[in-house]
Amino acid sequence: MDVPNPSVLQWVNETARLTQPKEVVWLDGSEEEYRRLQAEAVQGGHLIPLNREKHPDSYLHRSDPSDVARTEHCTYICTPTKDEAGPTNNWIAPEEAYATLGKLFQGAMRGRAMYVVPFLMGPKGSPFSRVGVQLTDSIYVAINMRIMTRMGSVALEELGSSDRFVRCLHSLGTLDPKHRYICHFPQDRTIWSINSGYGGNALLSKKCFALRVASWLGEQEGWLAEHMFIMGVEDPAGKVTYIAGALPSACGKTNLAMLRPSAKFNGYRVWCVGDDIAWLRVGKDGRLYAINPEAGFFGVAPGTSMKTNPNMMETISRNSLFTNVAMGPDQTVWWEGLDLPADTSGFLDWQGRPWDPKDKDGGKGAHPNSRFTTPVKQCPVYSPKWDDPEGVPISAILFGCRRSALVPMIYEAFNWAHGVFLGATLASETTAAATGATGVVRRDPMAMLPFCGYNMADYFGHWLRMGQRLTQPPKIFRVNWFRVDERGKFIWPGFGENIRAIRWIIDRCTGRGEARRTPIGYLPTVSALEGEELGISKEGWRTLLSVDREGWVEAAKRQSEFFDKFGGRIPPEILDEQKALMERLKAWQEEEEELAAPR
Ligand code: OXD
Ligand code: MN
Repeated sequence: MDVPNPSVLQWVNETARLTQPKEVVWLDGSEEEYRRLQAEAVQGGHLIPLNREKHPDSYLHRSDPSDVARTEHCTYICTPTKDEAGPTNNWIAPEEAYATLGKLFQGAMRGRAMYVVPFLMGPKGSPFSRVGVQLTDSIYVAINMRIMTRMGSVALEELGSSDRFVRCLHSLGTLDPKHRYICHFPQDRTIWSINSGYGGNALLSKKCFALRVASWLGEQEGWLAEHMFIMGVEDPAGKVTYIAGALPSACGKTNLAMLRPSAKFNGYRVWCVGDDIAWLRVGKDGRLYAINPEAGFFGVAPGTSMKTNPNMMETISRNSLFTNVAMGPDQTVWWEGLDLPADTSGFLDWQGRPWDPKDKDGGKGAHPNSRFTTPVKQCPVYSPKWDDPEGVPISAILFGCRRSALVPMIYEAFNWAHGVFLGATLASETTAAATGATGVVRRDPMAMLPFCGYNMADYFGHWLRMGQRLTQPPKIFRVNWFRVDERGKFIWPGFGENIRAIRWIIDRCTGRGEARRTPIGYLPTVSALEGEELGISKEGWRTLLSVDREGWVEAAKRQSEFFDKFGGRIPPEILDEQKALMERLKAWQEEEEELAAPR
């Protein structure tokens, strides 16, 4: 880095005057620098080196126990008016937020280094890509950013002399949860985060920039920033179909993104482009194109295993950073969902306390939201298109959820507007990825509830307008792998068997695939999933693939309550879709009664 970009330099100097770090360290992203940071982090007690043979070049980090998940109640969208943020976001007026946080940032970095972390979101030279610069006093965050983004000189080269970069300021401060703030100023392309070191609050490239600020930029500029994986599915003839899918946090999005098809379908191959975030644009040919702006995976560890995600197990087998997992006496990592060794003595839990995995009352070894950070390129099914500046053409979009009741395992929207309605009415049971109660159904439109940087009513309108520009819009589907039987056990086997659902989706995109029209959308037949061989009972299939009319009438009422919150701002097309759903449900009842009536 010769002459730094003048706007970056000025901002770095201003911030250093405010936060008073002991030194300012500009990062170039080189391998050598990465090794140096790791060594420093080990020396400072931030990272613990793991077993060299079993986990080469890998480290464990233990966070403060009060700082282990995203804190949505401390997350604010600071638009000039409250209406621009909408009823689903916390809001503080920008001047008030700058004043409050400005005080907290005063001298916040004293005694620590401030790292200047330039990063590029998206492939080099791509019309999709954007530059950010994060200033942080956390060496753990700096190391994570090296894995999660294209970090260093590459970003400053892309930026040139422009001042169009997102200013991401982060300090661990005192880690005081009472004064924790994650504030977004979309109009200023600025993010300020203080008093947390947790990934989703502190790796500002991810949820803060690539979703909250980027969703706002996308609305201004005519594109979409979404909480979606991107996968390419290659059929036995070699044709690759790209699918993007939104699922709420910790609902199996990462597993799906790099699915290894079950044995019967091993002629199919899945290529992973991304597991969490997609930026989507309308291409010259009227199709929707997507990139993954990130360069790493920040995945949930518990439940990741050779059975659920063998590709991820291979990805994290080296050069990875683990946060809040348990550790065996030989410096190997462990979490719930992995097999235990015969001898379990000497384990430490995620807080570093002696822990006996066999003690059923001894609590969890790994925190339920413990994580790994690992480079996309280490994934054995990493898509060569990941770095393509043009992105990949999307044929289907999934809106998935975790629902133990009501929502069928899979169904297809009638058209784009109905698909946007399916996205807008997504609701899911909460997980450990955010603090708060887990297992409670909450509305989570497009899986973006915690991540949309502006009024969600306007966001639905933006989705509808995007559809008008697409001459070949992707088909839209709802998926839910989480239906349970009367004993509370999952009915659908999921994981590698999800390829059956994916095949049906691809069939539907090419005008094939058997389906039944119902009031909520097109549902597959059991034979379209080649489901007969799965050993699921008739009752099980009924649960997975039928429509509970009464339940849906109730659900539609709850959708109205949600839309009512927006005080008349919801686009009429969405409300029309809801009316049409009610009418179809009513008509269907008549049809059923007709069928049931003796002739
Ligand atoms: C994530 C999340 O970390 O959604 O991806 O919480
Ligand atoms: Mn996510």
